[in-house]
Amino acid sequence: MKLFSSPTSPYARKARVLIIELGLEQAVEIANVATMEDPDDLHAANPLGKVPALIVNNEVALYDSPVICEYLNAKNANKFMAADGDARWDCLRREALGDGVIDASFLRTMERLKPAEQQSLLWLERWANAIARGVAEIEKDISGRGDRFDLGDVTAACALGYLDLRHSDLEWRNGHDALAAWFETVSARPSIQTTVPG
Ligand SMILES: N[C@@H](CCC(=O)N[C@@H](CS)C(=O)NCC(=O)O)C(=O)O
Repeated sequence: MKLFSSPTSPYARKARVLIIELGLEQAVEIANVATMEDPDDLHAANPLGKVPALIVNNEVALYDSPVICEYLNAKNANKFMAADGDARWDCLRREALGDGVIDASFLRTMERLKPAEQQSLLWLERWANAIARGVAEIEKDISGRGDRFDLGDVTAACALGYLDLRHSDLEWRNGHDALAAWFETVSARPSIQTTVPG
């Protein structure tokens, strides 16, 4: 398999964490690409020109990150998400929550790259508020979770890591001591350590 990735993409990081957690490093080549340079091989794999995209044989490519993670999970005994039942829907909801925090964070990153006079203060505020509410909900979700580390948790860790990388001004740890402690614990996992964005 071949994963089109980038070292700073929180979406690609979800797949990279799962690959390490599942012991698939030898089975998946990681191909870092610069999406803004519009590489032909990325576009052939994913017409949307985004990472991650996973080539599972010489012809079939999968995207986006939820589909890739679902594929890796399904092919590896559902170790990171239950195949059915309430636990599956809860895990999918938590993945969507983490993805939503990443979406709002990524949009905030892009907006802030524009010249100041072109930036929308309305949207910057809406995205910051969505991130704040999302972080609070993630904290509720990790309460009483024991040592669970499933796809929802992987996504939450990637979202928080991206906030540290691009939005330290939002100081997500403020008022979220439990979540900060959880993030410190999961950050000791080799899969998280070796995929720190940068
Ligand atoms: N929903 C997608 C989002 C993927 C995404 O937006 N990736 C960004 C990198 S963080 C990208 O490749 N952007 C390049 C572009 O939009 O042209 C997923 O979960 O994989």
